[in-house]
Amino acid sequence: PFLQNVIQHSQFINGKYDTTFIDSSPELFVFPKRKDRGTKMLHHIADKTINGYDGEGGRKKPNFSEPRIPEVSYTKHIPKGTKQILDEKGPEALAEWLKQQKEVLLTDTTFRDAHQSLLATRVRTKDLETIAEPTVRLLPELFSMEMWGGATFDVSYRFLNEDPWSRLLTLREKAPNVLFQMLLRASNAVGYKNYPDNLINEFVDKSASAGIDVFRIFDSLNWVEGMKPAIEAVRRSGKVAEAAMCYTGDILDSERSKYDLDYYIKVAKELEEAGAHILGIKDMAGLLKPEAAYQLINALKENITIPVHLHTHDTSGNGTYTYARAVEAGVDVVDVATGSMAGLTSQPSANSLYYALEGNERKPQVDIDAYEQLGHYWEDVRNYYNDFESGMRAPHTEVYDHEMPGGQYSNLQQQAKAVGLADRWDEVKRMYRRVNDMFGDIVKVTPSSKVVGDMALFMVQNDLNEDEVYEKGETIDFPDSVIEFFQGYLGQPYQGFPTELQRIILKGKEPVIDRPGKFLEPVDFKDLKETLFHKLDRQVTSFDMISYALYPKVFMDYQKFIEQYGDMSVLATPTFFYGMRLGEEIEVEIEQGKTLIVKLVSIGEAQVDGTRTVYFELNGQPREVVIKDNN
Ligand code: 3PY
Ligand code: ZN
Repeated sequence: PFLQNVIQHSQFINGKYDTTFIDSSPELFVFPKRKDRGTKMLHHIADKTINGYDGEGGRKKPNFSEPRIPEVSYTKHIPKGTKQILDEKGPEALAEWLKQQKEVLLTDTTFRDAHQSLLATRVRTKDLETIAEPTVRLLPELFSMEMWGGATFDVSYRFLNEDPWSRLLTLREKAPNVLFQMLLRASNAVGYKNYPDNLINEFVDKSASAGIDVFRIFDSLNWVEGMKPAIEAVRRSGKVAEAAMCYTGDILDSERSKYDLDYYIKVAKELEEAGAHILGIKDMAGLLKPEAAYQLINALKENITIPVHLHTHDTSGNGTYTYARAVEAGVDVVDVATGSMAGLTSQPSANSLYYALEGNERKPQVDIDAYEQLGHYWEDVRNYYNDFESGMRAPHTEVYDHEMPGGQYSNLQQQAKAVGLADRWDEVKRMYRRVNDMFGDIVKVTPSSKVVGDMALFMVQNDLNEDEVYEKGETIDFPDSVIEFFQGYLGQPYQGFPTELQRIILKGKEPVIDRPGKFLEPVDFKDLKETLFHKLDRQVTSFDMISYALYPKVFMDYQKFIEQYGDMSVLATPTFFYGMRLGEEIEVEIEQGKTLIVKLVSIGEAQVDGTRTVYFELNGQPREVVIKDNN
């Protein structure tokens, strides 16, 4: 605590200290009274009760029904699965095994992309942990579970006040038989910009040792050069490198020839050459039409030897049909979600695909009743996250026009709302497509999709059309993400940048044409450890170091939260988001064998200083906490 006081002291921060600093600053010796865990927790509960999950009142806590958990026998051995094939035989043998399977295999994305795309990535570890073991006991035939990476990493810290590493470790313990898969944004790791190569290596290395088996690696511009360091890092770790090409455009549209069948075959061959064990097709927006899927998979099967894994989003409503045609063409694995977490911006439903392939010799070998039961759990749990639903109710075929990724739709909508463009959302979507064309028709997926979104918002907000951007560009301050994109900091788009627009946006700045990772200063982990040790006042783990290096502010905000409230991942989700109802009593297991009983007794009147006193009973003893009412 002394050290904390020193480094947080304004004189220290401003560099205005000398040898008398300590002697002349008695406040350095005033230590905050460490609150016990129970009291810290009451602060969080009281805050959510008064201010809601959004800090603005939110909704009062609804009455949720207890999620239905399928009945499984926990005493039996967990059946062996694909993880054992990888662990015993290695990634090449796993890929070979995959190709030999007659049936199409399934990756279940319920734990990652499904909720990233439907519920703004908000599903908490507690709800995943509860169903992880039943899932792998009931569905041991899955190829993999996608359960980490993409946006789950920063959202865990930022909005759920959870450590993503402990999610991985916890789930791994519950699910030892099915391969764990993550989404890795190549040189952008799980972030939104390029990081130094040694940080990417370290990230892959530690993710592998914490439990990831299959790394789906993609570059947001399909720039193979930018993917190589990540592919090599995964290969070194002994895990599976699934290098993915992102699907954009429409190979069936002869008018739009930039991304034609030959383009995809070329990228696929380069990825195989670069060391991929599996080729991923990442159809992040759901643009791959059924006939296109058939032609693409067919052509890939003729041109590469590694197995092919297809990922799509069901935004248009055609996802199951796309998979059915891909299955006919010999695709090895497809991504699906549990029925009640599928469809629309999420993946196609596992259940629907199962029935669609009835009578087909490649029908997936899974227990459909188990899938139905798991669906009940998710149907109930999904209610907890109602406030994060996008509002999309039916398939949107307009996705074929705007081409926005499933995971971006609701995010950009929120961004638009935040800058006062809620009622101009249709315009924003049209502008998104215009910006894509201005940028030379690029692959749009995190983070390049964010750049297109930022520019579209910027243009609508400032009432700018395309001509005006060219005419008045010299005087326009473009968003930072747009400038950095044109500087080449996200890598190189296929066929380069549109030069005229690049000149206007860069205003004399020199773009880079090499891989940004080559120039970025490597992370000095030794130095970082020292820094973090002082900041955290505790032992520093490799996980802490990686997270801090990726997201210094997000990571430190999370640490502050933990300091203030403790580990709130122990709370049930309704309490975590909404606090408690008057008179409600809950039990919270704060560690194994240690349970606290909390009752919300009453809430005091708002005071002139904007605070309220909230009265609880904690294990039968009265406790009160004072909370600022933000309403
Ligand atoms: C991510 O990068 O998070 C994605 O899901 C992209 O589709
Ligand atoms: Zn996706």
